[in-house]
Amino acid sequence: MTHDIALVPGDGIGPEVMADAIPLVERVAAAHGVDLAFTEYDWGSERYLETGAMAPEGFLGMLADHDAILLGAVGHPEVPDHVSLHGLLLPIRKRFDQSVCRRPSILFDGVESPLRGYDGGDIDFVVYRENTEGEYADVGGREHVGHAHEVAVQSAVFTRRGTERVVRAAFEAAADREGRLTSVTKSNAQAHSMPFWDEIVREVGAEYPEVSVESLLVDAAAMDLVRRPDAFDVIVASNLFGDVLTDIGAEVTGSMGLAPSANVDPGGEHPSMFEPVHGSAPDIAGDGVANPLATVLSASMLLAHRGEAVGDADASAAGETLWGAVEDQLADSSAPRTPDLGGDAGTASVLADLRD
Ligand code: GGG
Repeated sequence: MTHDIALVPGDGIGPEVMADAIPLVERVAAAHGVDLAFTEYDWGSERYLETGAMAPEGFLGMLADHDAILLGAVGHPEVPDHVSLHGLLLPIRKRFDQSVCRRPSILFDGVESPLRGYDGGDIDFVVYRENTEGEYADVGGREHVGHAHEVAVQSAVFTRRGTERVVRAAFEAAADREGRLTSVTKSNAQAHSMPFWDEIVREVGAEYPEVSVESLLVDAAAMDLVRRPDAFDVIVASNLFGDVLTDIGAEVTGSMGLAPSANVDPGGEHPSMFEPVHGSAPDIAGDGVANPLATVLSASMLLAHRGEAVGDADASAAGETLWGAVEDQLADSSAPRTPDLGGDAGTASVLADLRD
C-alpha cells in the first residue's frame, strides 16, 4: 500500500531536520514493505517575504487529498509570529478538523532530566490539547488604534463538539494507560468557558468509571509538572494551556528536540498532521546542529496512525521500528548527540548513527 504524504518543511530548522530525516523514514518503511510517496511544498515565511502569503491560494485544497501531512516548523524573525502561524499552521489544523493534538512527554532511558536533583520515577505522560478553537480561535479585533483609549479584544471559543472530542480522546487514552486523567483549566478566573469544560469532563467521564479524574488549575499544573512530573499519566487541556504545558513537558524530559506531536482528526475524515513540538529555532538554523529526533518520532507517530487508520500492520511496524531506533540510540551513551542533549554532534551524524 502507498501512503501519500504531504511534506511541509516550513521555516528555520524545519527544512534541515526534514531533509535528513526523510530518507531514513523511507528506508525503514521500505524495509517493512511500506511505500511512502512524498510531495513537498515549499510554503513558509520565505515565501511570505517574497509574495505576501505563506502559501498559495487554495493550499488547503492541495493538502486535502493526501493521506497525512508531515510539517517541520513555522516562524521567522522577519515575519510577525501571528502572521506565520495564522497563515499556515493554524488553518491546516482547522480545515482538517484536527481537534485533538497528542503530545507525549517521555524521559527516555539514557536522557537526564534537567530538573536539578530530580530523582523521581519515570516520566511518561501524554497531553491531549484541544487544537482548533479555544484561545486560538481567530475571534477578536482592535478599535481606536493608536489612540489613548485603544482596545484589543481576543475571544476564546469553546464548542461542545470540539471540547467533547478532545476530552473523549483523553479518556480513551487514560483507559488504555494507567487510568488517570488530569483536566487542566482556570475555572476560578475564567467563569464561562472553564466551568463549561469541567461539565463536559464530568459528562464524558461518567462513561469511563475506570478512569480517575483530577482537576488542576493551570498555574498549579505548571508547578506540578516541574515538581512531580512523574505523577502524571494523561493530561487534557485547552489550546493555549496545552501549548504552554507541552513545552514544560518537553523541557523536563530532556529537550524540545525530542518532543513529537500528532494533530489528529478523530473522525478520520481528513488528513492528520504530524510535527515536532519545537519551532523554527532561528538562532541555530543553518548550523546543522538541530536535533532531528523529534521529527523522526513524529514520522513514527504518522506511520502508527496510518497503520491504525487503514489497518496496515506493516505501517504500524515501521512506526515501531523508528521509535525503537530512537530509544536505542538515546540509551547508548556512546552514540552521537546534538548540543541540546549536551553533545557536539550534528543533525546528519545523529541520523547516520540511527541508520546503522
Ligand atoms: N513545529 C511546530 C511549530 O513550528 N510550532 C511553532 C508554534 O509556535 N506553534 C504554536 C502551536 O503549536 O500552536
